[in-house]
Amino acid sequence: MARITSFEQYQSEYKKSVENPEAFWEEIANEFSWKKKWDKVLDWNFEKPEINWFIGGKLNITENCLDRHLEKRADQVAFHFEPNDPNENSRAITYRQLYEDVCRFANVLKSKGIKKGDRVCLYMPMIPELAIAVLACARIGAIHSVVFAGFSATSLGGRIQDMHCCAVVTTDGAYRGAKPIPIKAVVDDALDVCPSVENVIVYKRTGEEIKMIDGRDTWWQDEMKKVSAECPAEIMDSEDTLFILYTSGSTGQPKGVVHTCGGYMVYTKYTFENVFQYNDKEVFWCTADIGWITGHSYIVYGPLLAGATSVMFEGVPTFPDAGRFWQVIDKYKVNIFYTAPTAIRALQASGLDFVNLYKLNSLRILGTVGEPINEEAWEWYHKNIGKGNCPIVDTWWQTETGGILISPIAGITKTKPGFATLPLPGVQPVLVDEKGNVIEGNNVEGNLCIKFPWPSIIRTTYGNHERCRTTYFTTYENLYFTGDGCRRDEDGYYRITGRVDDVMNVSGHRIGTAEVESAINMHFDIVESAVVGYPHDIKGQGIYAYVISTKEHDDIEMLKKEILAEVTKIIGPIAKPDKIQVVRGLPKTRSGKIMRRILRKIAEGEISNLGDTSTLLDPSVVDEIVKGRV
Ligand code: 7RM
Repeated sequence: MARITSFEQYQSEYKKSVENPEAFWEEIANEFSWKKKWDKVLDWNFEKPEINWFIGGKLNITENCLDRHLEKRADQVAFHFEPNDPNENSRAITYRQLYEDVCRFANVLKSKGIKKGDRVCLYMPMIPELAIAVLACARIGAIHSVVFAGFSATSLGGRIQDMHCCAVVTTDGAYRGAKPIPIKAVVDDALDVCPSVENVIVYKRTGEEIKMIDGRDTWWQDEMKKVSAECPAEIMDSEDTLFILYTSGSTGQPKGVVHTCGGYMVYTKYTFENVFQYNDKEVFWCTADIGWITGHSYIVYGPLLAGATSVMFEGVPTFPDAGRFWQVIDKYKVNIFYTAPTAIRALQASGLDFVNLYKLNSLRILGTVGEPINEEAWEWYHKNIGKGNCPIVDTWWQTETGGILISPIAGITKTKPGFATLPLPGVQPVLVDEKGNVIEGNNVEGNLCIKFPWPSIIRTTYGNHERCRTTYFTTYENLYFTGDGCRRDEDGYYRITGRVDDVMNVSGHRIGTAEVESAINMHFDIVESAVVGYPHDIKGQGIYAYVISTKEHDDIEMLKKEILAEVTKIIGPIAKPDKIQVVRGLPKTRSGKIMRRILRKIAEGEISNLGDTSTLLDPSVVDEIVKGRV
């Protein structure tokens, strides 16, 4: 395979991928096992948009993740499962065991009447059974949609309804940090408004008391005993949907991003092997949750397609103490470690004593993902975790891109702190100005777009293709718009500067300002609110909410608590504002548009230069807001 081993080779592969993308990707696709090869590599139209890769190809991604490895790697560990509690036994799951469990659970799904094209929602903590459920859906052609187990019943219910899911797979409870978390109870609440769900399969994790509804709910462990460990793989078309994953945007409710079988398979394996330079027998650890795209592509699919051994971690970086990541790295002799800048900053703040207890000498490559990394955190990571000799790959990508688009190739691309560096082969980034003119040359800044499709580009937003078109393909003609701002420096290196739309990035989690506002507005006393992000030392961005109440409150603290509870109920704890300011009015233009630019500046503390406020309906509200800053 076109495994890149030098910078010259990167350059020649890149050139090939731009000059003849179809030949480039065809060669890579040829290394997978297909039931039938494609008739044509690519057809695309960014206007509609309609993008088809490996047209007419037939495959099942799980055969490439599992069956194909049985000959050589049956007894190799696929996942080392590290439980939340370091005193609980870890579990090593070999490729053979994973294959058998996936087949068994696929048969369980079938026994419930679930078939190709049906949507199955997975609401589970980070346990191997989540990966098994993902793969079991893919095995039978059911569309999986994992919802991060920190989302509220309201969010979960909204997604299940949007997709008309027929089944939910879940657990009784979850262990995450010091206290157990209810899971099944959240599902029960969510399902009050979801009549389409006929089956709930519950994996017993904590053993806590839960309600089981007769005729609807069954135990995973019981069902698995009734079925065989063999399940033929459903034959899928390259462009059949593999999964839906919800992600936040600048307006409305989160969108269900759709990825399809063929292109996603080819791209996740290619990027996993190249970016991380994974070698046989190495141990890879991505600390993301499978509820996010990073977990889909670089815990489940990419590593399994490559036949890798991975660590899967149930817990949090600070439990039982801030040394947990480093302890786990030593325990499994992790070679490649992939985490988020927010985790690095939090652990940096905990001090070196936790780091120095561990050797960390198995580490070879470090990675980051999810948000811009500040130079200080990059240097700390490089020096104290990588001991100065592990290349860092700062990988830029999105739920919509399916896999990494801009990133160093570990040990091959010269790195610069804070830079995602160069596009991977097959990726053609352009920077555009406000008017949509492409900005040529180096030492420039603009909005980041991609001008040519790569195999795992978003195909549609579930149930609403028009939304996909207007969100990503109409801002600039014939370009995919990422929503990110970006600099290209004198060496042609890319530095992602952050979102240019109303999407916040809080601890690496994507949250729309509009979503938080609508949750806050559910509070009975709140008439209007405006939410902006502001720089936060650990989280990257914090959430600042300006709210208008219908009445005077004697107890403002009480009101704030209620607002936090409302946001937790509607979205989940990750979307709780860090700061809430009760205001009398919001800065609005004469046409009624909230001037977020001003609110952002106030939240940032940049009150000396608020810019032009003369177009405001009532400029005096600005002075009031500045005075009442929290
Ligand atoms: C993988 C993931 C996507 C948004 C994206 C960016 C930001 C992600 C980086 C980054 C700077 C990075 N998917 N982002 N990676 N910003 N440097 N290396 O995070 O859909 O949840 O978020 O995250 O703003 O648009 S996501």
